[in-house]
Amino acid sequence: MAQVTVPPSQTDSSSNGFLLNQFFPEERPGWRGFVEWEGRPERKRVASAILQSKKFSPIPEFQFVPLPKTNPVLIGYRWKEYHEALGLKNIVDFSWETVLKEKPGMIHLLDFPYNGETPRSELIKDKITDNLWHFVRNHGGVPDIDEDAFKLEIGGLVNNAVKLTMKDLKDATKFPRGEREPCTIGQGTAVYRGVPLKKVLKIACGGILPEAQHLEFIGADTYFKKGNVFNYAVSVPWRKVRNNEEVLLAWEMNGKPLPKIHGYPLRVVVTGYIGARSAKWVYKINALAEPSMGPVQSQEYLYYTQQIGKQNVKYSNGFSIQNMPVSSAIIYPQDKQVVIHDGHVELKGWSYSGGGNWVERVEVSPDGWDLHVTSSCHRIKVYSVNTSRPATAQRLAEIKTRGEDFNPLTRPLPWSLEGADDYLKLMRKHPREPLN
Ligand SMILES: Nc1nc2c(c(=O)[nH]1)N[C@H]1C(S)=C(S)[C@@H](COP(=O)(O)O)O[C@H]1N2
Ligand SMILES: [Mo]
Repeated sequence: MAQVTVPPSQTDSSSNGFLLNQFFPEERPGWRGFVEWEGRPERKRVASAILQSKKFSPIPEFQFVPLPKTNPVLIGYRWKEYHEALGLKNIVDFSWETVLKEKPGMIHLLDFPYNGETPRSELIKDKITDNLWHFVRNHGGVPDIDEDAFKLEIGGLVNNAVKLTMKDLKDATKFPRGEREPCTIGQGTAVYRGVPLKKVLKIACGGILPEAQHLEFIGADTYFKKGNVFNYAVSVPWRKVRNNEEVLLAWEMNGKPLPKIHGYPLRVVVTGYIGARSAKWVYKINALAEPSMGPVQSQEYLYYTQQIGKQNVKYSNGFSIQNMPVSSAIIYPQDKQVVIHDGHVELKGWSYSGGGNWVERVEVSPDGWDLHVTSSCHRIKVYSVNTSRPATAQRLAEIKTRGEDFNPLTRPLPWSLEGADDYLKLMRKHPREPLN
């Protein structure tokens, strides 16, 4: 495979981080935690050779076993080791420091690459999720880039390739501002502000060439896939960008500078598409004739028909998910919750209509029938206690007068459930044995 020979001393990341840093240097002042991999085939080959010479922790079994009740829930040993093997441990450390600073209260589903979940209570508080609680999905570490040192390169099939500073992009006399009203990426809703990509392509690049059909977004984070190293890269079709403000280059989230973990200083926001297309820390945009060959675009986030199973799956028999499908979840009541109500239960949750369209209605089914469009929906089981039923109300009142609790359900009531007179009266009225 790779023709690079790596001297053993240079593969030891713990004692020779310095040497590895020379292989994969931080070349741009003010761009900490950034290694440029795309367009650097030689560098990629060295990295693959180093990874191949190492052993890494096995993938843990988590799909068919219950998740641990710890926080962080899962530890990303393997991805930390990949970074360490290339002398990039500083990225791992900075990412966790950023989590503790920007996302202290989250459910830390995976510590590295960081995946953070919003607690239920925050998810239903308001239409907008505060930046502190907005969910996070990372495929690599968090780069630490100074806004003043940052440049966005736009190239590929454009009339003029350009490099833009954040000052250029924020100059409202050059580029008209764009704002996306509450905009949902994954399970989080925020208002993003920036400039529509369409305007930047037109004004700064003089437009794209006729053969350009896709826009590729490259993020400054380092991404590993099957022994090879990349920067995060995805693409969206030009027709999506052309639709006025559906694709935004954003630097503001809910009226505040984009947090580092959400892509500071600049990210893409593709409304209506799955979150994966909204590249964070975007430093390069290429106009292409075909979709990005980056593994996130071509090998992940694929839909398959039901004929495709685990052992006949290929990348080319799936297709990239772009539009976000219809989805919803019930947040209240929770699964297996005991709900005492008067015949009406108010449900809380979130719903997403698909493709960025407004939600017209939400349908709830008590019996699981009549699913439509998608074949899955969120199901919960509840233990329903309806106080509009006289017998239920009576039993509840009795429990209360005796100073007992309805819960736990698993405990039998300590007193006799019925007097002998009542029992006989009812049993004689409805005998269980057939009369002779
Ligand atoms: N550079 C880069 N951009 C990225 C990712 C990433 O790992 N690296 N993750 C993507 C995915 S899968 C999602 S769902 C969204 C999540 O955005 P958030 O973390 O700001 O909520 O970012 C997308 N953009
Ligand atoms: Mo995602």
